[in-house]
Amino acid sequence: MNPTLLGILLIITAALKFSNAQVDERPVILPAPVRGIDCICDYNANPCRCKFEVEHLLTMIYQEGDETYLVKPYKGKLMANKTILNASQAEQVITADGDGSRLVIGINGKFPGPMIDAYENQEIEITVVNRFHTDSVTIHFHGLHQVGRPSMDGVAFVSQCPILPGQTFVYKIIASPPGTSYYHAHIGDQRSMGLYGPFVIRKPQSADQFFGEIIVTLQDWNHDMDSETAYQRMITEQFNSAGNKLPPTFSVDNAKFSRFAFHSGLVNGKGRYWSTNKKHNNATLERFIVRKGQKFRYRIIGAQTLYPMRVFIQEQTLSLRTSDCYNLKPIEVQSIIVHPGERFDFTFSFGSASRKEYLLVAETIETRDSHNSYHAAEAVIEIEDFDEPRNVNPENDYTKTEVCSEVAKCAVFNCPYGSPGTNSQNCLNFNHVTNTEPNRDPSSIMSIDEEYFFNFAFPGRGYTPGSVNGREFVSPVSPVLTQPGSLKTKCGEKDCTNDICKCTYIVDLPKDKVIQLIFTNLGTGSGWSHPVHLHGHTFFVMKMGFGAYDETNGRLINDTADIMCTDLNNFCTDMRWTNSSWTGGNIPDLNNDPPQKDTIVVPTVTNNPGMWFLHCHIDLHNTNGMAMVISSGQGSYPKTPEGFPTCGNFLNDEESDDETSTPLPLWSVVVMGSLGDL
Ligand SMILES: *[C@@H]1O[C@H](CO)[C@@H](O)[C@H](O)[C@H]1NC(C)=O
Ligand SMILES: *[C@@H]1O[C@H](CO)[C@@H](O)[C@H](O)[C@H]1NC(C)=O
Ligand SMILES: *[C@@H]1O[C@H](CO)[C@@H](O)[C@H](O)[C@H]1NC(C)=O
Ligand SMILES: *[C@@H]1O[C@H](CO)[C@@H](O)[C@H](O)[C@H]1NC(C)=O
Ligand SMILES: *[C@@H]1O[C@H](CO)[C@@H](O)[C@H](O)[C@H]1NC(C)=O
Ligand SMILES: [Cu+2]
Repeated sequence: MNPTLLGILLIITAALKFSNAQVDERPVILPAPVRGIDCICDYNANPCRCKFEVEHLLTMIYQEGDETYLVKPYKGKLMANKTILNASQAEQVITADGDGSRLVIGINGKFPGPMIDAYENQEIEITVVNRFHTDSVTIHFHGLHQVGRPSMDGVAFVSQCPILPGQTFVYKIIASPPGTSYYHAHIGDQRSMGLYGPFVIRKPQSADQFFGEIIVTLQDWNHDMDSETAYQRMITEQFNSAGNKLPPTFSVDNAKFSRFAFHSGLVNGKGRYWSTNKKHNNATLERFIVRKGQKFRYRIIGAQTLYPMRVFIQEQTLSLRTSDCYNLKPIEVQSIIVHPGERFDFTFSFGSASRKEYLLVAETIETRDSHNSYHAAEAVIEIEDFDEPRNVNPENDYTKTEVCSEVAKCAVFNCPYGSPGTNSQNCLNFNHVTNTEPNRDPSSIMSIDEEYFFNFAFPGRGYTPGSVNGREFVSPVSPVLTQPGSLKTKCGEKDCTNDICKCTYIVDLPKDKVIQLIFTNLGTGSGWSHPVHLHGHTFFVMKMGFGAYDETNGRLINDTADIMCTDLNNFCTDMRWTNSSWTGGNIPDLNNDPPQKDTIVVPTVTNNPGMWFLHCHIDLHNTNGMAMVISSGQGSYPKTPEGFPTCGNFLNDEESDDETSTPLPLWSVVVMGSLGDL
């Protein structure tokens, strides 16, 4: 897949007003959050205070009194001590895909983490306690821009030191913008083990009336690998139990997915393990109970490690409303492809129903013949007023997908390729939708101040790490935002055009300018899928460009002709518009009411001074170097809170004339915030 992506990112104005307007009742949320475990903010709490205790937990364990039992799936229920657990007992068990007792990361005993549910512009204090024995942690609030508070962004070594085992760190954040966001770990690949949770921000009053809401967090689950193993397998090889190499799988255009073996799909931490495409292990699924005619808002959160997933409700049509917190002009589609880091809201109600249970399915976009089991997350939607007994273990022969034909094609939103390779589907993308945010001003971004090309790929000779413009990201050892003087690895004058550089890539962008970023996946290092996420800002998607595809099978046959790589080796570390008259923003066919986003399979800036991470949202690629830092408005960064922790190397070398980085022993990493609140 070699799409060209153009994003313009602009000016975020945050109205930090907290009005006393009348509050709507919270809609019914299925499944209901639990106050104390989940972070449910009262409208009048300012700040709203919550505590997150992060720890390792095991799946499929049930404890009662002094006894501990191993749990097994049984026909959609759970069995322990040779008896079937009742609902309240089953609630205490973390199941994941029900395959053995496995290690996960939980918060407040929950996997995935608890929900944060707050009102727009509310201040929230989240006390994170690291209960791991060895690992460090940070929490990033994905979708929030931390306007004026870059040190609360949660990116290890960019905005803060990692929180070490036993330590506490208090995040003080403002809930903005309203919409569907989430939070997740931002060091290593801990998201793959469950360190994430939904974050919903409500407007006090919403014009959009609906009965309730259904939160769907998606995960691709590997039940064997912890996050370090996943990383090692990605950079080495994967073997099956017979000792054969497992080749990477691919989507219809032939874009490959790097080696992170998919075992099961999870919705809100639950799924079943399909060992073949006919056989699953009868594990428990998440269940949402609705009635005919009730309109629900479905908030879909892409918390996957690697695989894009196509979401649909069997045989239904969905009304797409938002992406990444921003309103789109609603369109009717049969399915939506969700890449890691993206969020989509759609609304839907069952007008009629022919059975009691329908499945909400999120199938990976790997072609079905590139692997030999069924790669999908499933959840049950039960129609309470359909007169039939409940089936806790509904079958899925996976032919009941969407309803399409050559005449009435199914609309698939957000294809990362130009052609679905089938006659019954029609691919739509961000070129086909427009923005309906009330305060938008598209005219303000139509002329640009600066333009940058960034190529996300794995170029190189023999050694092909993840990189942006041929620079493999070297993580700093101290946060660049708060200890800038300690940075010794910044990319310098060295020419990285024809050789891969290994350094900390930081691009300085001026304040209050309209910047055009062109994100590409081109050259010898292309061919793998990358969702790109920008911190601290949103961007407008001006245009998505694709290569040439064989319409009959969907394969990519040629790269985009719009961009020329000018470096010797076709690493595409240096690029320009093929048609030079496009330079400076003069590009044909731009969307004149462009949708706003923070994650795209692209984006940038500049009214939020700080150091902001820009990276592939596949943590495994990010850890491998596919990342960079946007320094926005250097010289006008906001002040860091008093006593903010510091960290860095200790070289124990008195000769070193390292005047800027005073080496700090580890115990000087201190607690931020008020201990009295803990
Ligand atoms: C487990 O099973 C044994 C034998 O049936 C029973 O005596 C015991 O009470 C059970 N334990 C629990 C916690 O239900
Ligand atoms: C579930 O079983 C436990 C233990 O036997 C019992 O105390 C509890 O009341 C039961 N709950 C329900 C909802 O049946
Ligand atoms: C799952 O349940 C079905 C129907 O009860 C049964 O035929 C099948 O063997 C079960 N699968 C496993 C792995 O237990
Ligand atoms: C691919 O694109 C290049 C440059 O635009 C063109 O010269 C070439 O003919 C194209 N190849 C195919 C197979 O379409
Ligand atoms: C270059 O782009 C301009 C503006 O879209 C267009 O008018 C012109 O025809 C293009 N030139 C070529 C050679 O395609
Ligand atoms: Cu990537």
